[in-house]
Amino acid sequence: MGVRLKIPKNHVRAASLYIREKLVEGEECGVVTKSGLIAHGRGEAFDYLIGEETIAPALFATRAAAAALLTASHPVISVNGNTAALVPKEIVKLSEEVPADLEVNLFYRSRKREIAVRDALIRAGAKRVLGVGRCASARIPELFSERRRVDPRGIYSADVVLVPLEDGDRTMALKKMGKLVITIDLNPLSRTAQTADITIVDNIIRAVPNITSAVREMKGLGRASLNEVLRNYNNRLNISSTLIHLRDRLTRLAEDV
Ligand code: PTJ
Repeated sequence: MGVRLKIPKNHVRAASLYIREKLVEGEECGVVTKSGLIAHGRGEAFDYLIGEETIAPALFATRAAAAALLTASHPVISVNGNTAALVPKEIVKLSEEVPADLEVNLFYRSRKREIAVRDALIRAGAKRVLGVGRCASARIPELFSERRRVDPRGIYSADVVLVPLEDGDRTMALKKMGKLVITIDLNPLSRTAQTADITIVDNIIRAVPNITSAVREMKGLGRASLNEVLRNYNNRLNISSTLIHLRDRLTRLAEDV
């Protein structure tokens, strides 16, 4: 997918416009659902509030996420339309670095979209993509959206699942199945952010390469050190630090007049 809109390089919002354009093109070719465009707008608003940069609590959560992925016996990365449009190459790179399985999982599932998302991942270098067509034959109990359909070789049997830009119901259902859930969500107050075991409040554009770097850096650590990173991580406290960061930033901005 190449971006068609000519965005002047010196435009103050060039990076943000470029990301939007990727999503619009993703929608046009069937990867992104229309609601995905709305979801992105919500994310952008929160990104403005945090300052469009990776903040310290996000980096702390990133290290915990890397430790969880590296200590997992079966880690799986769940890929929806927005993820496939925004960070196809980066998510494939992360899956190779861990290594973790990649599985298509869509809220608005249709045969056409699951194939479009799978193909976007394959074009980005993925060798194997789970969760497409009849392969999504298992069901997450107590979940009634299309997200319940999962691959028995993937999310269904995973112990650690990364679910970027997710909805709250599946996060809860996956936790009830005993899985450790990692999410990337710019809204620290969303149900997913509040329910996950590890919440990275950051833009997926920055978060995925950061997790890959952390995985690469922490690979050399022994299991005991990785477990220690996980033991020292408390998601509630980390979300609290995120909200405090937001509050302090807004206070500084409000006073700076
Ligand atoms: O591709 P599908 O069919 O699986 O549908 C995907 C969407 C995203 C439409 C679906 O999962 C959905 O409706 O999600 P929600 O409930 O709108 O939640 C998406 C969350 O992601 C919101 O809390 C947004 O703030 C957040 N978000 C949006 N864009 C980004 C983001 N978080 C990180 N990086 C972003 N770029």
